[in-house]
Amino acid sequence: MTIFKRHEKRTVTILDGLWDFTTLPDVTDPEAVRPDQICFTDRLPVPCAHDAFPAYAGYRGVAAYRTQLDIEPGRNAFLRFEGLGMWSRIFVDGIESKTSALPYSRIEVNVSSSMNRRRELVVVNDNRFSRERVPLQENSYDFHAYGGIFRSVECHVHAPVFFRRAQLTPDATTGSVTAVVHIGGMTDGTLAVAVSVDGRRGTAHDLAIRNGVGTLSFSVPNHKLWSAATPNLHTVAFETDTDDLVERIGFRTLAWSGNALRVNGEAVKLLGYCRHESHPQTGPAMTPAQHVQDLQLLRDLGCNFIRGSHYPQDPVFLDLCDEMGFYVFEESLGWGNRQEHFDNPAFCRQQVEQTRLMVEKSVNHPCVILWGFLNEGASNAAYAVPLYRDLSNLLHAADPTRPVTYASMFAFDDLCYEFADIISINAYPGWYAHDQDEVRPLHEIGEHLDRLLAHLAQAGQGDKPLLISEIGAGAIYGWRDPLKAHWSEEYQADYLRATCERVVADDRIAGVALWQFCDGRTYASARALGRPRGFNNKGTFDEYRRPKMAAQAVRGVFRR
Ligand code: ADA
Repeated sequence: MTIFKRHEKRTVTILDGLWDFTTLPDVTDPEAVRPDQICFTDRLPVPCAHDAFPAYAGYRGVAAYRTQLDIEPGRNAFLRFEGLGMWSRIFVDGIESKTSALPYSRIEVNVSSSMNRRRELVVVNDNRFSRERVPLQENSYDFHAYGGIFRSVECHVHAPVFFRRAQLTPDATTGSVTAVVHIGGMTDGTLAVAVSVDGRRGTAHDLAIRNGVGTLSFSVPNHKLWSAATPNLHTVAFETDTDDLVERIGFRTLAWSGNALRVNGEAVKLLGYCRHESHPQTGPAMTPAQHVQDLQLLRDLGCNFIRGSHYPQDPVFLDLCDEMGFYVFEESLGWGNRQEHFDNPAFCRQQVEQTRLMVEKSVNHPCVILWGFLNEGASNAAYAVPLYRDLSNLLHAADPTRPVTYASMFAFDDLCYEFADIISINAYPGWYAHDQDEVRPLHEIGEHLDRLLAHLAQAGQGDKPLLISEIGAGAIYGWRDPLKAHWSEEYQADYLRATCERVVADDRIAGVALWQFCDGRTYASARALGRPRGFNNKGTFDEYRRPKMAAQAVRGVFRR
């Protein structure tokens, strides 16, 4: 599903709806499952995380989904999954077409033509942790790992020659756009492509295709600039005789040097939150309505910035950020990865693959202003350096227009700063406090930031913008306490007020992504001993988006 129509000519069927469903609790080897042997016992709506439903709450094991496809006989098609949970095998007419080990990534599956109109799609999903099968996701990550088909599924029936995707680079000064167009069904040759802008029939191009890729340029008359404050978008349609592709773009410049990130030449202070795509009733399978509600709450607090922690974001969410005006930091999936991960070639390969797919998916969203990867990975260890370098190089090569960063928890001994254009630091001074015996050690926040700024200057990183990519304190919703102890709404409100005041007042800090927008389900293991209720409770809102006292505190500073 998308917020705007991406195809007029191509037949696209959105497969969201009620699918057949079953759990397969006796299956240990998901590779051995055959679609014709599955007995479907239930129906569930797709998109969904089945293990967020009361009937399957907390289920870990193999599950299966089934639906029918209706494809004109003899036509080729592909399926687009915008995000799957953990590990999946995708079968069309009983034949395995793809295995996906990339949670939250967009996955496309070719469907070869058939003489039958009715086709069967089965997805076998395994949400058990396995370093071999799904090295990108671990039990130790501080957010609940669900299974299922989290996001929309589409079936594209396409012409023999068709648009795969287009990467558009708008030039905010001139209003011209360069489009690198990826074509399916043609390796070399010339393709007649018409380009329309904002619904006005535009220019005809003879697009020279080499190795399935062609480049063309066109201009947008009276182009308007995009920023979070003025989210002006333009629509671009590419068309051949038999196929089309519509993209939305925003004209803006990004510059990063000294202490500031500049959008359209003006220094912007990034004020906002880290946010998981997460809701207690739907898990990570969030509806557009839920996304909009979250964005309204963030806007009301005076935020202009969201860090999409810690995985590639739902394209619907990014469409909404484009439209409603938010800056987004998007990152690939990682959390506190250490030597056992970096030494695992499959982990490194999949990091690269997911990061590459993230850029392909999101590159045309003006809201995305920062690419990231490997949240709190071992950026202080020599064994991690090659992957940090590779991911940074990949991002710079795939998209030279945006800065690259990674959220570091090793501010004082990081070895990878050279790979970041913007220094992003996660820190919890005054929460995971230095002096554990002190009551309400809020002064540690300012002291820590002072030390951090001094260290970065001395480490030769003072000429890069600094983003506080996480900082925060926990509070249990409704827990008010005259002593303002840890976990009280009062302590959290004081903590976030002090943090926001410092960030807003300090020109050396480019912005903050407070941890976190709302409470979110996390560990089901004994790790939850540090996570009352099995939730990460550092939300300014609870998991149902009810505001804690901190909401007023943050609004008071951000909207001042
Ligand atoms: C880390 C991590 C977050 C969350 C946070 C916390 O910084 O990146 O995902 O776990 O700590 O709450 O402690």
